[in-house]
Amino acid sequence: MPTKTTDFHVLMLGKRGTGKTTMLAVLWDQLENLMNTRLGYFESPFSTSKFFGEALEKLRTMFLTPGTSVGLGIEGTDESKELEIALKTHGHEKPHLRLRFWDYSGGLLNTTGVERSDEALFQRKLDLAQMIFIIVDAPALMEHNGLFNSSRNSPETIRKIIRNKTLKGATNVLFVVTRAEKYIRDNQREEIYKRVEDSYKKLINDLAINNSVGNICIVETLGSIVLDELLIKKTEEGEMYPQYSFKKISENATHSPRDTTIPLKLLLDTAIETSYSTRRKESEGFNWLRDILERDKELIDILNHLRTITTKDSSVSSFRALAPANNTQSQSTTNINSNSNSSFY
Ligand SMILES: Nc1nc2c(ncn2[C@@H]2O[C@H](COP(=O)(O)OP(=O)(O)OP(=O)(O)O)[C@@H](O)[C@H]2O)c(=O)[nH]1
Ligand SMILES: [Mg+2]
Repeated sequence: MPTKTTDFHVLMLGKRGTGKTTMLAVLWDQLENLMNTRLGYFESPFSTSKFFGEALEKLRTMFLTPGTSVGLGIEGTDESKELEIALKTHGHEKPHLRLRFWDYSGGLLNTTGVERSDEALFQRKLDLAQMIFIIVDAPALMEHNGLFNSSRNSPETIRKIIRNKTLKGATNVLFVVTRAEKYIRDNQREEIYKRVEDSYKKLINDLAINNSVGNICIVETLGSIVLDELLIKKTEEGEMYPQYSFKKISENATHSPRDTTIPLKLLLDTAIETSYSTRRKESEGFNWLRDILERDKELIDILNHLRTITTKDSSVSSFRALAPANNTQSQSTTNINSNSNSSFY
């Protein structure tokens, strides 16, 4: 029974158009289907539901264009947005847990760092973040031998702007590779891992200093829209930029996300475990009483249910753990394909 709500803060980082909002909207959509309604439910404030609902509508509209061409998709997020999802159980007014996402506008990330006017707010959100999602654009990583990786994914800038967190203490970082449908079909997951590990090498080394958690996953947030080509264009000043074109895999293709349960599992696992241990820490010395009264049972039942269900439909090849082996948190969150029915506690 929750007497208080614990917040779990997630910072979404990635350049413009890499797929941050798309991924969050798809995760939000999947949550409802994941839960056993007997155990509990997820609930969002109207502003969050409206934002995600509209984003999903636009993603689905992309598939309605005739032939194999695709529609425009969602517009960029010009101003960073706070989005919330609460985990509730029946008969309790207060949620157990509130997931709080800061969907950082990629437009505010420039070549040297964060827009000056946004620095203070960014710093506050970074300090709060208990998990950082770094969204990596797969075509920039893979096409033309990674020619646009530095401008589109900015691994150096990302490392720099989170460094005062990664160097201060353990940080939980999840690299989510998006727009990867083409490479998954071409069996190039290994090459993607290699390139992520290579281009974010310095950041990954920073994570090792404090025994942080680092994982990579490759998702298909649209599923049946693949990169057609990435052309090298030049501005009047002679500066190169990429021009992407995507196509549907068939005329009748529909929105069919795949492997998005991997980031969802990692997120929910970590958030629920954190909520559980925060509660137990606060009642230290009296946890035997908590156990007799089964105060944490609802949360543990939900965690075990979510672990089982998210494990079922995710492919193990779309996940790679980077964290040091002796990190207990990473051990419990990386076991994607083990069928864990039993309690972890
Ligand atoms: N094929 C494919 N397209 C994707 C994927 N993720 C995003 N897209 C498309 O890429 C476009 C940009 O995605 P957004 O989610 O708006 O990107 P963002 O990171 O939120 O961008 P900003 O808000 O500008 O920072 C959308 O039109 C999506 O349809 C993916 O995994 N696969
Ligand atoms: Mg966005």
